[in-house]
Amino acid sequence: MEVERTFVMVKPDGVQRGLIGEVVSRLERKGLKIVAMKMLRIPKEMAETHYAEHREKPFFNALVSYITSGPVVAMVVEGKSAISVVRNLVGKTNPVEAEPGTIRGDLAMDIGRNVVHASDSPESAKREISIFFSDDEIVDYAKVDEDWVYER
Ligand code: IDP
Repeated sequence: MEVERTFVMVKPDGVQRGLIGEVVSRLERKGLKIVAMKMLRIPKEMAETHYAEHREKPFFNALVSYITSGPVVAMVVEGKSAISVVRNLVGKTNPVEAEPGTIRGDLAMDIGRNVVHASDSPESAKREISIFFSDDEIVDYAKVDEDWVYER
């Protein structure tokens, strides 16, 4: 199990619905470590870069408009196998199919309003972190519970 960093974002619907704390709390309770966090409004160009892989999809314009419609909370989250661990906590893209117990399964109804984003691979984590954070915004620190979260 390798220590990984992943990019997580509470989308505008999550912020408006008062779900920032709920999402952060689920990540913390799992044992993940938040190593960077900020609120921002995503400029249109940055949204298009972040979602570049979907540029040709029919929902692309709606997606960019959704993600730029209000403030988001962006995070870098660290832990062993953090990319898969967070994707599992987040659940399937479409909340209709997302399992109960996952963020989307418990808190969302519509694929176009699915509360949270999380990187789906090491390559996308690296790319997405670098879009939202500079190296000096990511904090390297030890958490006191690490010996209780992980078997050494
Ligand atoms: P992910 O967020 O689970 O990684 P992706 O396939 O990368 O899912 O899609 C990015 C985002 O685009 C989704 O979270 C969702 O908000 C939106 N999206 C994906 N597919 C559709 C669709 O068919 N209709 C509307 N929005 C979609």
